[in-house]
Amino acid sequence: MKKTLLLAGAATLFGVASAQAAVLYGPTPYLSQADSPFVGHTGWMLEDFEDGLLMDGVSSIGGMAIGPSWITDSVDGDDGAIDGFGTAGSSYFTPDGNGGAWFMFHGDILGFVPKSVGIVWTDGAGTITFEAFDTNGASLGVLTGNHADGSHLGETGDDRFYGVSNWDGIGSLHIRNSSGGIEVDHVQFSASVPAPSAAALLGLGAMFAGRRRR
Ligand SMILES: [Ca+2]
Ligand SMILES: [Ca+2]
Ligand SMILES: [Ca+2]
Repeated sequence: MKKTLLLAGAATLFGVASAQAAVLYGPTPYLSQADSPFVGHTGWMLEDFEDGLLMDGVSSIGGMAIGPSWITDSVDGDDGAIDGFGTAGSSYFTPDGNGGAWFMFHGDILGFVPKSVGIVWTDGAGTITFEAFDTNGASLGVLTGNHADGSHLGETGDDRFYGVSNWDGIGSLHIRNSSGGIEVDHVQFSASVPAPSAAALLGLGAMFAGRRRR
């Protein structure tokens, strides 16, 4: 009986979590798509800007794709070598880092409303702020980071992933930094929400074990 109640409690907790809570990811180091928490998930698609274009179904406000140059800061692996530099790749840039960049995800064109989206900050200055919104424009939460290395020569050690997942879907994301320009890369999305991490499940198990002892 006790066990049944505990299982019902766990199911309720997961049910509540899955129906309501958006989960934020990052900022975490990112040198290639292998560092994405969403890579390979159902419907996963990646825009790396290497062709200088933004894919159909995603639109942007605030900046433009830029090609290789001595100051380009693409995700490191896009040029075929994880070597500490993204200068031989392409990225997305706006000189107005404070205004930042918006990316909007159009479910009618993509064929599904993304449930996970992410982006990689690669260059800029000051405090970085990431915010995502559902399809009605309501905020799903904010992440901030302070990891800019102060150089603009394409170094990739300060590049970080920011993302969010939400069962009810995601409509857009905005990323900005408080001074200078801003450069981003690897806009990505999937149709699924990642399973809770092993760490989260262990925490949940510990919580119920604790409850049972009382
Ligand atoms: Ca590289
Ligand atoms: Ca790139
Ligand atoms: Ca960088």
